[in-house]
Amino acid sequence: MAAFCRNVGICASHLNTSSRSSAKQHYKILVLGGGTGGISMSARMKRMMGAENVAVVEPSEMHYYQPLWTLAGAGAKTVASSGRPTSSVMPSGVKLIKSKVQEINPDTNTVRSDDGTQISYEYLIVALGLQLHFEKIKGLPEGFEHPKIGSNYSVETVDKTWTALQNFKEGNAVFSFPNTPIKCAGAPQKIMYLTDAFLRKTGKREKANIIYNTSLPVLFGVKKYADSLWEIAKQRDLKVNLRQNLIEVRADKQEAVFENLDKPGETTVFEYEMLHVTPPMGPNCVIKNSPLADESGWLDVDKGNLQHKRYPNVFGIGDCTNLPTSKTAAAVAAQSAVLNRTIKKILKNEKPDKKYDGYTSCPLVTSYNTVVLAEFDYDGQPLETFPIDQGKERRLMYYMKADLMPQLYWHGLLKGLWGGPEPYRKLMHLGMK
Ligand code: FAD
Ligand code: UQ1
Repeated sequence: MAAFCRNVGICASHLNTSSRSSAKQHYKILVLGGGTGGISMSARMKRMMGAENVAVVEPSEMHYYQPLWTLAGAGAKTVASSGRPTSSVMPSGVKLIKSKVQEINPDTNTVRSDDGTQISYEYLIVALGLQLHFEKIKGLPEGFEHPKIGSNYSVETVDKTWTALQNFKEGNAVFSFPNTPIKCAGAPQKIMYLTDAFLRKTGKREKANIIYNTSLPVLFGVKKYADSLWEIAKQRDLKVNLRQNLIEVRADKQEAVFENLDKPGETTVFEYEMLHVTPPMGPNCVIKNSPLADESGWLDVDKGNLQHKRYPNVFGIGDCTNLPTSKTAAAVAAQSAVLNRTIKKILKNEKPDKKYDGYTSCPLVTSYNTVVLAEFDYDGQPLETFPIDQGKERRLMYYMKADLMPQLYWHGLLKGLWGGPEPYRKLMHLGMK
């Protein structure tokens, strides 16, 4: 469990002074975080100004393609196939600084890492992702030491979902959605549809009550896709309870306690045979504790061009930002193209022109061979790539999600070559106009 707690939870701001080093480094472009946004931007920055001018600060040995965890939790892919060594996804020649950022000082253009190293920069790209907060649910994370509980949101707990699903005998399968912003807002219900499909395949569905308890007042934020999902839930006898927030797990008794957000203090205890937890999430504490944060702790960037609102040589991408769109890798792809153009303009002393429209996408896996492919913008308006109704469950979209997307991720997005489907959308819809 120690390893599981490493990347989640509490903000630790202490520094081990015995390991303090006086080493100093300087880079023209410094990228914080070597996840989806950090690696794709470092590849783009290498092309723009040469590998020797770019460095990435990232402590993790492994880089994970997180969207695969939805399928791994249901046994359709392995967790191992979702990861590659961080060193192997770094653009060649770009410096990997293998440590954790401890402090960002934008007034002095410096960053301090956990080994005490000061790194200075001319331009800073912040791609630190968000933080999981299992510890905000009473009884977690230690509850994961018991069986019948899992979470597709952490690499340490994905296999526990699959084990709980395989061992299901009879009773309630309960799925939660927390009362905070989260990444991939469709993932908490994708695993429910896969659970339903698995239990049907194995002849156990009649012995199961499938229950989705969400903090939200809706099943999905965009009406077009929510309508389809309500229909699917009805057809498959999946019980959806709105405004129910998981506050406690009694893993030894297989009980989950939910609070009614419309009637604070009113709680319901659900016994479970399987529990899938989507933890509360929040801003990265390094950003929250820095002058770069907005009042809620997220990186405060311009929603059109991704430049920081107060520090013009600082930029942000991905889950760590306060961009008012759904946090996904698909959004990161579209943002990477915009940010590339913003930085190019700024280096030429020109005003950034390209406007991010909030494009994001969520392949809602509804079985082992179907997906509803949600794509939408800042206004929650569908922005669909294909000239067919994407509100319907489609087999083609499943194969895109399971087989094509991972290739597009490793060989396109991470190489700085995939900036989202906008050009293809325009092309494919040409004939329709
Ligand atoms: P991340 O990729 O999380 O990277 C952040 C990086 O910062 C990490 O490598 C971390 O180690 C590093 N870091 C953190 N703190 C520090 C520090 N102090 N110092 C240095 N480095 C630090 N998206 C889709 O588009 N489609 C999907 O179908 C989809 N499904 C998903 C399903 C699941 C179960 C999950 C968990 C996510 C899913 N996503 C999906 C979301 C997608 O994976 C994220 O939105 C995306 O990876 C965000 O990229 P990022 O660069 O902002 O953050
Ligand atoms: C996408 O670009 C992307 O990033 C690589 C994803 O993350 C895994 C996605 O899930 C989706 C759906 C897109 C959008 C791409 C197309 C072709 C619609």
